[in-house]
Amino acid sequence: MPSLFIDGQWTSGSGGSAEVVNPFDASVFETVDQAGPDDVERAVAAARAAFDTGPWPGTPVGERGALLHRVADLLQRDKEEIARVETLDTGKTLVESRIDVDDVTAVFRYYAGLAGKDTGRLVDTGNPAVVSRVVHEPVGVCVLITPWNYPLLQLSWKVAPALAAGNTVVIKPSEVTPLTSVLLVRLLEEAGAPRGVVNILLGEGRTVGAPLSEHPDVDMVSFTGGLATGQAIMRAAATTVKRVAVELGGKNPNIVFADTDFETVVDNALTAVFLHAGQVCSAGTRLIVEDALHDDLVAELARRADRIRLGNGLDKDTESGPLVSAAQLAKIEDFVASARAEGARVVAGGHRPEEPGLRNGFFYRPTVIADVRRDMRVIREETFGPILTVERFTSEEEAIALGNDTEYGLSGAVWTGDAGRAERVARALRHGTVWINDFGPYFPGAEWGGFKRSGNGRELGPTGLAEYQEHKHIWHNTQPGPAGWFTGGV
Ligand code: TXE
Repeated sequence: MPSLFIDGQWTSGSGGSAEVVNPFDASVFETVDQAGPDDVERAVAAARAAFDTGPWPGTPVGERGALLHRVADLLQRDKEEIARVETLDTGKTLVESRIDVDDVTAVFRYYAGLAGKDTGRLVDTGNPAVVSRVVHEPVGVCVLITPWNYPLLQLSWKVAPALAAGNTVVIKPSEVTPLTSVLLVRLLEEAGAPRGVVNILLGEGRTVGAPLSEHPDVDMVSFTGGLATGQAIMRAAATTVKRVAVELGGKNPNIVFADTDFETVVDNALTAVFLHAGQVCSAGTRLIVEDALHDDLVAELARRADRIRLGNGLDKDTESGPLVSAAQLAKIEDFVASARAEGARVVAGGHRPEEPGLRNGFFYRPTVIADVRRDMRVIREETFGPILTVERFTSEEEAIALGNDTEYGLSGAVWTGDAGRAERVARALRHGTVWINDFGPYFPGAEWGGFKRSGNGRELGPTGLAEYQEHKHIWHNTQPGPAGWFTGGV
């Protein structure tokens, strides 16, 4: 079946084909079509026409919500198949992929509900003759560019609010993991999305993402991915003053005070960083530990990290899968080499696994690195892999300073039994999400996004819908008459 969906038709496109690789063993398990320049033009034109002259932007919000509910039902109907494909494509465990499908379903249901409640507002002008209202209208044609770590989840955070708000979309998933995005578009089609409202183009960032970001008929680009790509998209969008929302990763502190239960800390520190082999924008990569706990914690983390079972994401005994690609593996090897060269101490992992069954895949052992300095590359840059670094502090002030000593600001956590201290640290951290005595949960009703170079918009929650809306003020003077300013000529 063709992989591109343009103007309500599945089509092969003119950009040739590309192989999709299973990161578990580097085998090719699917071939997909690629978009050419004319496909980019056709997809934007279809989305433009569907927005300018089609029924979708004017469809009552309740009906738009009903379509999103149907998609949620279909996601649950096809949950096992979607989860299996996500695991083959990304390498993550099937358990994680199933959780992703449930989370995606919840996001569709959340925006289905919010669509019906989003009414704009009346503003009291103090003049009974004037009705002043702020109404919410869709932005227009939205390009949604997504990464490879949570292909389906990241797409749902964009496509569900974009459609709820009445926009039309062109989706550009990562070339590394395109398959579940195609499956989602099939479900949107089955749920009854009108022609041209949803389009999907597969292909590389350079050949498909970049022309979409520059296109004069596109009103908005929403992007999740790496910092350098986000900066390129912002520059490209500047020419036509498009709205841009970017989520660009993190270097997330996980701060632990010594009054926290030891087993709770160990267990959660490992989960925070090694889920999905650390390829999570909010991963707790920087563990920042109070002195008294430091040495015991490093020893125990190393012991437990060495026992994490790597394997095929489809096997139920597997605790962690491979990295997504050879390029990502090479990047991680380079980070560990640089940490060693700069004098850090690798206390667990630091190499590829030795098991023959894992040799062909993009595996790397969960790695714990101690004795780090703040100027090391491994501390400063987003690693996006199974690397946990451990820093130490003596005072609350120092913990906060370390937590904020990064150009990123996506997420962070503080662990302590002292509620007052927990609140002080949570408020002082310059990160978009802060967990107290937890790490990782997110929730469709609460905003997600970054401070500083982690990004400039919010996904999820009511603000995640507002990103895809224009807020228009309508001033209605019900008793018009002369204004009386220029009366000299009367
Ligand atoms: O992402 P890219 P890459 C980080 C992580 C990772 C690094 C690079 O540190 O190691 O980014 O990963 C499309 N115009 N994150 O290179 O390039 C591309 O096709 C328009 C953080 O794989 O940012 C894909 O669809 N689009 C992260 C998407 O951008 C372009 C998740 C993301 O790819 C483009 C993933 C261009 N010029 C990686 N170039 C997170 N924040 O969750 C590429 N793309």
